[in-house]
Amino acid sequence: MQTVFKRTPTLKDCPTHYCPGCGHGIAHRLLAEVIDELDIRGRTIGIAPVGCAVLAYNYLDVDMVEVAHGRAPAVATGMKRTNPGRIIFSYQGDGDLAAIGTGEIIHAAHRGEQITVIFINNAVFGMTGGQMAPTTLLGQVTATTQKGRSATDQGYPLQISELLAVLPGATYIERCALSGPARVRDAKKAIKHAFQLQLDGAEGLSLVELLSPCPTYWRMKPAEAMQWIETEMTKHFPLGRLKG
Ligand SMILES: Cc1ncc(C[n+]2csc(CCOP(=O)(O)OP(=O)(O)O)c2C)c(N)n1
Ligand code: SF4
Ligand SMILES: [Mg+2]
Repeated sequence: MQTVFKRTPTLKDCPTHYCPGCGHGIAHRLLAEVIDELDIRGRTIGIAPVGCAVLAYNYLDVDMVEVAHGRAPAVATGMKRTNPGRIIFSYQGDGDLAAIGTGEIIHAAHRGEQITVIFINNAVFGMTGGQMAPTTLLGQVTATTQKGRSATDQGYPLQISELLAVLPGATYIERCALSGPARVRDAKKAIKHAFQLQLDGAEGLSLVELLSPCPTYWRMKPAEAMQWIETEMTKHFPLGRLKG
């Protein structure tokens, strides 16, 4: 029998711990493919988050470190400055990057740190039980917004990519989605571009935001979650290149 599709070498052969339809697995595969296509496996160091992707190091066959929630851009800063020849990336959820670590990402971008950030926006704190995140949409029901998020009580969804794009130290910011084959192909191109910039020694921080399904805490079937990204999430988080 002829093999027509196989696992890219950087993606380890381990059983998934993600829920059916979760976007983290897609994001991991894209990262692994990009690392292999750029042939940078031996010189890449990743930072795993403390959300549902806490076990990212089980999936990706590159050196990885685990850091406290939100602190990844600070640790990445130290890693890149002491190892300028390495390719450093952080992988962070919206609770991680847009709530707990808002200060870290803003200052790392403002300083123009030469790191690549993969920002998984699934509009909830997934790992801890589906609580509201800064990126939760207005009206969205979560464990902590039982009547739906209200602007009066909980504020508006935070557009972190737009916020970072105004900083001179941010070189490249793009928002993509994991909501279908064409979108996934675009996301891979964006991730590859972000890594390529660091590989080429371009100054500044690059960030790719991925709108990513969490069917479990959106209380949807996987296909509905993909559709919800297209019809609802992209209204507030428009796709495309914001900078660079
Ligand atoms: C400093 C700190 N505060 C809180 C927690 C608890 N905690 C672990 S995962 C998580 C939420 C994760 O949400 P997100 O980053 O969006 O990742 P997701 O699970 O949605 O992919 C929280 C609050 C922690 N580990 N460290
Ligand atoms: S809770 Fe959501 S983010 Fe976490 S593994 Fe399940 S689908 Fe993915
Ligand atoms: Mg999240």
